[in-house]
Amino acid sequence: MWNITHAVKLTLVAGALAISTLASAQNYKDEYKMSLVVGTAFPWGKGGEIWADLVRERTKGRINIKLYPGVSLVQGDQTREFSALRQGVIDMAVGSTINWSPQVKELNLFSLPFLTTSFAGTDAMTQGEVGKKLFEIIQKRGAIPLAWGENGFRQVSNSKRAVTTPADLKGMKFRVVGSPLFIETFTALGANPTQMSWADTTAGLASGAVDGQENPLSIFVAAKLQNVNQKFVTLWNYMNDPLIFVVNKDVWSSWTPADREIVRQAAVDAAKQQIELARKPLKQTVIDLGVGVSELTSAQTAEFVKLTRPVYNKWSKEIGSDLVKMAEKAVSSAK
Ligand code: X2X
Repeated sequence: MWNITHAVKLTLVAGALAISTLASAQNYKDEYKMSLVVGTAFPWGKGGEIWADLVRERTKGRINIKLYPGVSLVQGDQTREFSALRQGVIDMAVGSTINWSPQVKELNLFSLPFLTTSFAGTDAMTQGEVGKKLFEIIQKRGAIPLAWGENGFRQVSNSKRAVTTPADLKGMKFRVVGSPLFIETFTALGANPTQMSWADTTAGLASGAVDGQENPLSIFVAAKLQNVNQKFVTLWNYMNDPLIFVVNKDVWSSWTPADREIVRQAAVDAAKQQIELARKPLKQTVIDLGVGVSELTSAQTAEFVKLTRPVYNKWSKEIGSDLVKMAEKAVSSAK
C-alpha cells in the first residue's frame, strides 16, 4: 500500500517537473542571434564562435547561437548595433566600444588618443574599476555585459608614403569609424578624414576614394588590406579597441539562473582565448606581405601626442572627467 502511494507521488513529482521544464523550454528561442562586425577568420569573430560553441556544449543545446558577421542584422551599419541589441533585433553580440560609443558616450574613453600604448595599461582599465564602472553604465542602458575582449591597438596604414611625423599625414584621405572623436583626431593631425562603415572600407581603399585607414594588424592581415593599395603601416599604438561580450536584457531574464551562469562563464572563458588570439604579434607577417612598417621613436610619438592633446581634453569632458581620471590612474599604476 505504502509502495503504491509512494509510486503515485513520484509519478506526480516527475510530471510536475516535466511540465516546468517544458514551460521554461517554451521561453527559450530555437536560435539566438549573435552580431559581429567580422567573421571567424578574425580573432574578433573567432571569439564569438568560441563563446557560441561553449554555450551550446555546456547547455547541451538548450541555448543555440547563430553568428551574424558583417553586422548583417543592422544592414552593415555598425553604429546601430547597440540600439538594435537593446531593441531585441540582436540577442547577443561581441561588440566594439567604438561602435557603441554613439549611444554610450563613456565608451569613447578608449578612443582618447594615446591614453595608453600598452596591453598592461589596457588591462589595468578593463580588468579593474574602470571596466566595472563601464559595465554598470551599459547595464543601466539596458544590456547585460559579461566580459571584455579586444580588437586591438589600432595602427594607421596608407597607399602613399611611410608616416613617421604628422606632416606625413597632411592632406591624406583617411577612412575612420563612426565616432566624431576620430574625425577630430585625424583633423588635428592634418589629415582629411571621412566616416565610412567597415563594410565599405575595402572598396573605398581599392578605388582610391580614401588613401588610408586605421585598424589593428589582425584586421589588416585577415582583410588582406595589402591587396587594396595599403603599402605602408605605422605602429603607433594610439588607442586600443576593447570588445564587450553582451546579451540583450530580456533574453537574459528569460534564461534560468543556472543557464545565465553558464553563458556568463562561457563569455569569460571565450574572452580570455579571444584576447590571446588578438595579441598574437603580426609585425613580421605584415613585413613579409611586402608592406613597409614604421615604428615611432618616443620623440616622434610625442609629436602626435602634442597635436591630439586638444581633442583628448575636449573629449575628456564629454566622457566625464572622473571616469577619465580613474582611467589615467589605472594606466599609470600599470607601468
Ligand atoms: O570598422 C572598423 O574599423 C572595425 C572593424 O575595427 C570596427 O568595427 C571598430
